[in-house]
Amino acid sequence: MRTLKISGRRPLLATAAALALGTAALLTQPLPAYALDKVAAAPAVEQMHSHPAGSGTPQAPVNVVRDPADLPKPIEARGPQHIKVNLETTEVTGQLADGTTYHYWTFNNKVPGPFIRVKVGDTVEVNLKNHDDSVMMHNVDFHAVTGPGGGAKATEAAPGESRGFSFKALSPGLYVYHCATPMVAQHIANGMYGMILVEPEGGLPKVDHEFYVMQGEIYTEQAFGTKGLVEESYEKLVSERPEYFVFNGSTDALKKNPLKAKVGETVRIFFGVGGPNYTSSFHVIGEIFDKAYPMASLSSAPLKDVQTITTPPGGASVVEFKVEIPGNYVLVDHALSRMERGLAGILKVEGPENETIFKDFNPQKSALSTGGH
Ligand SMILES: [Cu+2]
Repeated sequence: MRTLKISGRRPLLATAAALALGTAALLTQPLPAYALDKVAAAPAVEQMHSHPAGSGTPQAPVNVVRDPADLPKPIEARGPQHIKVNLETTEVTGQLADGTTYHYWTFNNKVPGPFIRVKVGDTVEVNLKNHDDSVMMHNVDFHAVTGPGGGAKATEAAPGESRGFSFKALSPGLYVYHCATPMVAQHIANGMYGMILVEPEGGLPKVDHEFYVMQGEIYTEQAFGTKGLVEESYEKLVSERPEYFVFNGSTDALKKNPLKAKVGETVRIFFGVGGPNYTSSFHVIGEIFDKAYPMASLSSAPLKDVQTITTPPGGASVVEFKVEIPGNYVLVDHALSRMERGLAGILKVEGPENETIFKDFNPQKSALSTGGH
C-alpha cells in the first residue's frame, strides 16, 4: 500500500517541484523551505500536507460542501458596474463520504467555489490569494473572460502570493471557472471549480428559488467506500477511472442539504460540470424541465419540456420548472452507474397532494418502497 501511494504521487510531486522551482526563478524569490524539503524527501502523503488544524484533519475535517442555496440574489435593474471578486485558494481536509475524508483543493474552502453573479457590461476585478499554507501553486481560468487563458496566467500564484486582473463581461451566460495550473485535471478533480453567472440585460425571469449544483469526479487510490483518509490516484486520474462522483463536493452534500421548495413554486437550477472528464446527463427523477437552456446559452430561447440535459465538463445548463406534487425528487446523472459511486441529491417538495396530476393507489405500501426510478 505504501509503495502504491508513493509511486502514485511521484509524477505529481515532480510537477509540483518543477512548477515551484520555475516560479521561484521567475520571481527571484526562494520557495518556502517546507515545500522544498517535502519535495526533496518524497515523503509519505500524510507528511506532505502538514497544514494547520484549521485546515481540517482526518479526525476533524472541515465542511467543504457548498449549500445549493448559497448564491447571490438576482441583480436589480442598474447600469454597468465595477465588481470585485475575492478568491482564496486553499488545501483542506474535508469529508468525501460517511467515514471517508479527502484532501481537497478549493476556492474559498468550498466545492464548488463561490457563485459569482454579475451583469453583462460589468467590469469584474478578480483578486486571487493563494493561502500561505498551500503547498501547490494555483490560479483561475474564467470561461466568462475574453482574454488570454481566461485570466490563468494573470492569477498564477505561489503559496502566500496574491495576483489579479480585470475583465469586461461581454457575453451573458452561465460559465464555469476552474484552476488551470498544471496538472489541470488534478486541480479540478481535487475540487477547484465554480461558476459565474453573467446576467443578460433585463435579468432572468423571476422564480421562487434558485439553486447552485455542480458535478465532479474524485480519483482515489482506495476503492469506493473505503473508510478513513483516502488519497488521490494519478493513475486513475489520467485513465479517467474515478472512484467517486459527487454533487457539491461530497456524496452526502445534497442529501444532508437538500434543495427545498413548496408545491406551486418555481425553481431554477444553475447546473455545471467541473469534471474534469465526465459529461453529465442531468435529470431530476419525477420532474420535467419546463424550460432548459442548453449549454447555458441565455441569449438563445430556452427549450421547453425537457427530461434530461447533457452538460459537458467545463460547461453548464440552466433549467427551470414548477413543482406540483410533494415528495423527494432525486437529482441524478442519468448515466446511473454513477449513482452507485455516490452521485445523487434531493429536491424536497412540501405541500398538499394534487390527485388530478398524480394519484398513488396504495401510498402506505409506497412509503415502504426503496425504489426511486
Ligand atoms: Cu489549483
